[in-house]
Amino acid sequence: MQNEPNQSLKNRIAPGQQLTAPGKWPIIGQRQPSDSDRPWQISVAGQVEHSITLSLKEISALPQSSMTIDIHCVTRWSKLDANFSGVSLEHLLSLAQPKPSAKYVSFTSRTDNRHSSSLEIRTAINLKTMIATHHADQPLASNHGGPIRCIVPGRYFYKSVKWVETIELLDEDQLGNWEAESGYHNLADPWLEQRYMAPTIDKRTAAKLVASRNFSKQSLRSIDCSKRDLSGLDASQATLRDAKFNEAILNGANFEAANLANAHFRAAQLTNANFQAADVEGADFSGADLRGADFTGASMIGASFVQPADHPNPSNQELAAVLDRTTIIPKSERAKLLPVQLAYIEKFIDRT
Ligand SMILES: Nc1nc2c(c(=O)[nH]1)N[C@H]1C(S)=C(S)[C@@H](COP(=O)(O)O)O[C@H]1N2
Ligand SMILES: [Mo]
Repeated sequence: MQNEPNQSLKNRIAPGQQLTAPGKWPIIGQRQPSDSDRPWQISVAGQVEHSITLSLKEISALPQSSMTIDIHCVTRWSKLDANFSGVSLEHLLSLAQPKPSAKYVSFTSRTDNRHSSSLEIRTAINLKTMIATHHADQPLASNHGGPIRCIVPGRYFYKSVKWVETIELLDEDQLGNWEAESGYHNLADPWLEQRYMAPTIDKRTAAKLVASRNFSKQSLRSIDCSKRDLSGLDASQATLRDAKFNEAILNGANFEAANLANAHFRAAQLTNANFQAADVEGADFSGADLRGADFTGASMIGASFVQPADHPNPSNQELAAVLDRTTIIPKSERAKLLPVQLAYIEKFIDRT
């Protein structure tokens, strides 16, 4: 959505998202490109009539455009009114002339794993995808994808590849890294909450795992353990992105070094649970009992402990975690919490 002045703020925050503090822009995922002396350039290749390669200087000589968009990250933070400028994808493609067989566009970055993401070409153009070089009229910072990154308005931010160097047109889709390795939804529409692909663990397998109480080192994305008795669970080093633990009994559970990004712990019993060195980015602890829980070394951007009273879904209103001085949330991570969440937890925990 563009920044029409009379559009109410609430209508601009996609479901399940919360605002970052004004002026804050978290760094998510990879933090730097590959170490290389090669000059930066962008190539458009694949199913095109003319493959092209452009230097940064040549990019800056193309028609420039500017847009102000709202960023929605899958780990539940949104940043409104981010201004970017650069060259539209539509213009770059017009120079290379896509063949009729071209249906998808894949963006690959200059990183050690050649990180990528893809979109349908039609969608990418309709959304006004930009190859951006500037944010708020300043050259893009390197940790935000500078000197040149993709910006895809209207999709979760994982579609916006940082340090883009290859734009490839394809007749068949090629899943990007987050989509293939972490199960992020390939369509990524924040208004439809398309965060993750469908679960891969069926009910029978889930029931067996619950009975064993041993999830350690297993890959269990999106598993549904809602309302289960899992006290004493060993889930150390497990992959549990998007897992559902709503109203589960997890007292004393061990989640050490587990990946719990966007996991659901609403009203779960988590006394003395161990979250040391876990990834709980975007996890929802609203209404959970976290007395004695330990988040030392955890990564907590976007984690929630309370749902505000004006939450659009009435069943979520004023669901607040139980915390006290025995809940350990390290200072370094408190600084990364969203303003509403920080204000809530600071009432309970030891400030030192
Ligand atoms: N090359 C590359 N691009 C990437 C990522 C990444 O890890 N590597 N992470 C994505 C994700 S998940 C998000 S939310 C945004 C974060 O951009 P930012 O760090 O500028 O906020 O970049 C996206 N683009
Ligand atoms: Mo993200």
